Amino acid sequence: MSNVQKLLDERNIPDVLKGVKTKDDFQKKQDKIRKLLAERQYGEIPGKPDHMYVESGEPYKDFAAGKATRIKHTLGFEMDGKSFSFPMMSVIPNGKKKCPAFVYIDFNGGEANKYMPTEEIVERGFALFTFCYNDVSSDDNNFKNGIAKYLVKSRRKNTATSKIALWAWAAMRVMDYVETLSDVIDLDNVAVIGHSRLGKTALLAGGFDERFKYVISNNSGCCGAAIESGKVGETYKRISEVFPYWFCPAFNRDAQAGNPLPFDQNFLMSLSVPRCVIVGSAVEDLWADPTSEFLGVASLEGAYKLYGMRGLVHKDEVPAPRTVLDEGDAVYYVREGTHFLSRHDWNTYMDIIEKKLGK
Ligand code: GTR
Repeated sequence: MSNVQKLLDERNIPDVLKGVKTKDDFQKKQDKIRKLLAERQYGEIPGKPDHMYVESGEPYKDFAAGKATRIKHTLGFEMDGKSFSFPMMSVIPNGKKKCPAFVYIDFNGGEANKYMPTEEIVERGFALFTFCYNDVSSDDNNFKNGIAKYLVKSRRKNTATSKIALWAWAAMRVMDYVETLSDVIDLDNVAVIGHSRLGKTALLAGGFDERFKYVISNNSGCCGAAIESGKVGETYKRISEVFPYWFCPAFNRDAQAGNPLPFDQNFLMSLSVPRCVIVGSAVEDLWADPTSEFLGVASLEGAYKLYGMRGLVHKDEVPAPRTVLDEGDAVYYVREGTHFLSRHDWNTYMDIIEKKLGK
């Protein structure tokens, strides 16, 4: 048995593949897991709106000194007789066809910021579709602003929609827009990406929406890529106390009481198989716990095997800093330093995608 398998066995996590023998069984299991996580962890994810419209501003073709076209959009929705919207930005390389793209769930907004090196992204031939999570709904217990006002009737229900679910829903709506651009965007190669709390969000969006070919979690830690059982740093108990609005009331109740749960984070991660799950850690980010994030990706091995694919190709030990394990269909990458989404991280993710594209 490999060392990594031993480490996973020691964590003694609920088995995603229990009762699963074939791909078909697994797909049915994934549907059950989606239901389970909506009921017990992130809350219900609202459905597709009855009607979505896009209002696009004037294209600015000279972005990054002529490299790309930037457009500011409003995505508007009608649902159950109500209408609401949030802003979104696209930056698409000029003169290219079929670009791979990122749907980036952003902390800060603006054209570029400390986590979002827009110019570098388009320079490498990737398109960027991005929105600021606060424009969707605020990062707090207030469910009366942004889309929460329309999509969350009450937070009293055990399964009530959480903020993470709302931000993930918004990423899926951005993907609805991306899908209308099949001439310029390579729709088979769209990634969803987020950092930290938004890395958790990216995993949820990717897990519920198969249009995302790459599901990228940067330093997502607790309730993201990190296996909870045996985790160091942040735990379910602590996160549900400080950030209850990221989860549904049932999760907060169970986590606070220390009730045994029928899932660990391998459940969330497994929803994106057989697509490409990419997890990035930072060595000093002990709050997120790089080892537990690594085990989160390693846990997917059996699910990929059902498809004749290779999960993470690495069996011997927890990888050292500066390692990119990208030989398999799931990827783990760890760099030196602290909790951050850096230029180096973006470049590494783009290297990984280009390698998968045979570039
Ligand atoms: C921390 C939180 C983490 C992580 C982080 C972030 O305070 O404990 O789970 O998500 O915030 O989003 O930056």
